[in-house]
Amino acid sequence: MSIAYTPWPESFAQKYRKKGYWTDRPLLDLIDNAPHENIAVICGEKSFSYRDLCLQSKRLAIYLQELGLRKGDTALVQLPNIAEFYVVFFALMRLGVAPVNALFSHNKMELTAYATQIEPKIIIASDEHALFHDGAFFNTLSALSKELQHALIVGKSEWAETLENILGSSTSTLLTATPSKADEVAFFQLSGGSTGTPKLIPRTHNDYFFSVRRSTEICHFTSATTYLCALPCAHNFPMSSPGAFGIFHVGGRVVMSPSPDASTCFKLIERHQVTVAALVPPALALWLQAAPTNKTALSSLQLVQVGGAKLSESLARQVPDVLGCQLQQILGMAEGLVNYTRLDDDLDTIVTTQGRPMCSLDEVKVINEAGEEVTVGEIGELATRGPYTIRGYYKAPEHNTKVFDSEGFYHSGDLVRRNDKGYLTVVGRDKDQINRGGEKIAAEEIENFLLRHELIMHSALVSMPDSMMGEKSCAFIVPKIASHGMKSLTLRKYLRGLGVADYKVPDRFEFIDSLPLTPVGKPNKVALRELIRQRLQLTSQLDKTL
Ligand code: J2J
Repeated sequence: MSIAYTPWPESFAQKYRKKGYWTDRPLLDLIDNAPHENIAVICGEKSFSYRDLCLQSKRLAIYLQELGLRKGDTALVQLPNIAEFYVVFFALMRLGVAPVNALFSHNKMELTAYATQIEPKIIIASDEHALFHDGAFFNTLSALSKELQHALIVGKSEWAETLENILGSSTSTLLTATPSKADEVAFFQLSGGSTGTPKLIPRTHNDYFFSVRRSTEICHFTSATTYLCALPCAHNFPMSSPGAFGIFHVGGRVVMSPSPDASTCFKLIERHQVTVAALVPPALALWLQAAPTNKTALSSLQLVQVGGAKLSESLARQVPDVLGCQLQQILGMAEGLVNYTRLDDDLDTIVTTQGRPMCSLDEVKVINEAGEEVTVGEIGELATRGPYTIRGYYKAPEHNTKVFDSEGFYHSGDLVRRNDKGYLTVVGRDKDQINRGGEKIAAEEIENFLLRHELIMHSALVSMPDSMMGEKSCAFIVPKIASHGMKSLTLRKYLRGLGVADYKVPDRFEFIDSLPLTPVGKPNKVALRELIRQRLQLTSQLDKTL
């Protein structure tokens, strides 16, 4: 059985194959074809060669095969930045089992939403996450999702089987399973989202493999490249742009970092002679602050890639001098399209644009509200289709009709300007999302949680400017009664109690009597953003005068 998804029309599939973009090879080739002796991943004091990754993923695949996992099944995976993330991923690839790789910061609500959508047979998680210290959450999930029968823990566990145990035991069973076909769903990426339920992005072997391969060419990755994986390893950026998968494709090495903070990363860079790192803008800002006193630690660094949220030109300009390496900007999306500034671009292009599409068959339209293409230099919404951009979210027919047009273009909700060379600059957003330094928050999801609170009548989540994060989130709350007694702290506790990921908990709450409305009666978020901007300005002016 294969997993249903919206396929590319046959004429497009033919075009992508003819051009050599789709090669009909499984993602498993990334490690199975790599030079086996080379070190693939360094994680703490452990290092994994490509042979280790192959053997361990095979051993795990045999165990999962014995459990009864079959092609077309799904798995819910949540692991921190550890090498085992890749062992697990490729074990699942060997069986044709498609995982959702939740972020480690995700909590009950997110995991439940994913499990409800994919009905996984197994959860593979870490003992480092509080949700998996005992079997309670697993039991709750398996009561909701009848397919869910198994749990596997990376680390120690008293209630579930552990990876360590499996890898430490021998077996005479042969692996008989094979990967899913290259034009079938390999795994699901996570959408930043703008709707109540987080949407899942089905990625096929063909499309993902192409985006990885092409990315390695653009970024000049070779077997001598040492890549620092400091962003959450399940995110599309460190996974595929070119990320760890790009490294595997060329036989280089990945160094896992538990966090993107400067002191942790600088030590790893120096110790392992890292050549490339990928960051979101707030992490880059901290690196720029810490670098002047750590210059020698960074001497191996050749390239810093920055994406996920808008990088200011002033920070961008500091990179060559302060970090002593080159900057590359990336505008990517888990739905597909990735734009890169090129390594031989002039400095102005690198610091003022977020790059151009990675291949000639990426079709990009910049359109106005009527759906017509605007001219060079004008602002419009970025819409795209191409060999690695999905044609539909997983099991979301209604939402798909809204964000994919009749020609199959994905409407990204990003407001951009395109220059005469095809480079894009992000200038804003036309989607109900907050981009908190690269972490995406779907406003509707949080508003719905808030509306469940017995004292809340209306809620609206909007972005507010923040010097470090670019944006933070502000929830406007209309209480049901005037003497509500609600405080920010109680609402924060309430959301955490529901099990919402921490980064989605609003940074600020504003209580108001009524929400300003648009002419069609929706909360006027433009007005609310302006309101919070003014209030913040006032507070900072007061702070200065005191
Ligand atoms: C402004 N906004 C940006 C940028 C993404 C590589 C890099 C990033 C992602 C990613 C990715 C931006 N400037 N440089 O998947 O492979 C915002 C846009 C975009 C959304 C996608 C990759 N780079 N963005 O961030 O799926 O709004 O992917 O539509 O998490 O992030 O978010 P996501």
